[in-house]
Amino acid sequence: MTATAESKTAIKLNEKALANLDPKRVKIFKYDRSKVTAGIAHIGVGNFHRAHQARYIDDCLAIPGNESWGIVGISLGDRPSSKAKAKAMKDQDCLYTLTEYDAKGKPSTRIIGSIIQYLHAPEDPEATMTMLVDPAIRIVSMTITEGGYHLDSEGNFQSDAEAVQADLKDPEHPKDTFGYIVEALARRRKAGTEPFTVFSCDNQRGNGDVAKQAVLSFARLRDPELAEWIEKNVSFPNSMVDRIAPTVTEEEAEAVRKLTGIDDQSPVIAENFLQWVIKDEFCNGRPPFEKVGAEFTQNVAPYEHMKGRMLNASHTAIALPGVVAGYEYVHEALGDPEIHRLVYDFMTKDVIPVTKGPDGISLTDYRDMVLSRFSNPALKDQLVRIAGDSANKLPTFLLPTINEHTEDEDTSSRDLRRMAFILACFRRYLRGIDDKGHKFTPIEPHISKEERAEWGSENTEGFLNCRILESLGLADNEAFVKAFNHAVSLLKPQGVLGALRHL
Ligand code: CS2
Repeated sequence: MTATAESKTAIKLNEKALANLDPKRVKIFKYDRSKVTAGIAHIGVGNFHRAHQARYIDDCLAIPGNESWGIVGISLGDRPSSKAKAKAMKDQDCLYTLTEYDAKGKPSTRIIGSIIQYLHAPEDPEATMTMLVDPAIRIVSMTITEGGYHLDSEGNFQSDAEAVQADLKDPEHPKDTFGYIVEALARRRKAGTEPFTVFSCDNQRGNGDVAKQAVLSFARLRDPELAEWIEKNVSFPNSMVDRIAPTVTEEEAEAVRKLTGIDDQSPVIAENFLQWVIKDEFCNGRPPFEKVGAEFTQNVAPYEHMKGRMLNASHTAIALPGVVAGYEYVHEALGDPEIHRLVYDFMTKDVIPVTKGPDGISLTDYRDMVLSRFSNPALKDQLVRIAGDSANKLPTFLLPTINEHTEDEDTSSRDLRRMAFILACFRRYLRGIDDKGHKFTPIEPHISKEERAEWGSENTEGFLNCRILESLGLADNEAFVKAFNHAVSLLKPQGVLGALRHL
């Protein structure tokens, strides 16, 4: 059967269709979904959430006695695409396929049933608030990306942000995450209802602390007494989340249709690796995450260090040179021996010697695992996705390592070549043209047009002093400037791959 014919006969996914699915082609959850009730409200139902937390919960629901931990998905987005996504989720009774590819590219698809309701807040603000106030909701989790927390680079709450100001003016009719959370907590307090845990699942350092800072800052601006009550009664666990969940293109969606015979409007794909390390700090109960593969620890920070500085920084170290070299996918770029060597040496010689990971975990083993995960050809993880938002990713993941090597008085003995090269590639990437002469658009929502033009120019001092790099003082570091100029002098005439040969 051709792909098109297969698409035409594919079964539209919804509750009723479950009985007609082919169990040989797709795994279907064993729990009785009609008995599942909502215990978690999740804000920001992107692919990552659906491939990670919702999958863990799907496994929890299969353990008898945990039926009250279903998820209500909440979208606060007011763009037409958010509305369309809400419709797609509702049409499918919130069911979707998750296709996991092992390292050899072998797929395995399952249906995830843990999201039992989906609320598009702009269309249904009252229902959203009622849900958050419901005593049955004991956790409000979120994946809203770093920008969603309204914190500046020093971690201060940006109280003048438009969304914050709007919610402060009309706190009973919020539109933004923290407006909703604080209003819901205020109503619960008034009603004598236990508060919920605020559980950030974003990929950033101290995600629970960040969420706490945002919630408390917003609450203080609204009502200091309420803020005090929240501080005393609400918990904000830190956690380290890990799973690669690439953007799903029409081509991949078609592949899933062919594989499963299911017509899913919103399929998710992921690698078969997943990890979640959580601080056990839940003020109003939690699902048995430890029974479904998550780990609890008192201190999440070493895991975050390891992941951020090794995995995420290496992703950037592949993506920036990879995009400029003209590659499209992560596995393709990493398949290039020059880029592979850059990333391998970066982790081995630059990161590992200055990184303290969790006790008992070998960072060299971790490196090898990261490289093997990145090599998965079935994921087709787009380099532009990974390079995207480098303005936020570099300071979080790469700059701490550069700082370790450049903060001493005398850095002349340090080998700064690879780190300087990655920054030189960032500058090249901002110009939006690759070594083959093809134009591309860097996805940098946090860099203005003017900044992009300025940072991408030939002015090295200006670049090294740009907003995201300036705190490191690299422009005044002779050894770094030398390494940077060396990288530029190779990049210009030879392009990424030629430059790497001589770096
Ligand atoms: C990626 C992450 O977007 C990125 O730059 O590095 O999304 C990465 O795939 C996840 O952090 C893996 O857990």
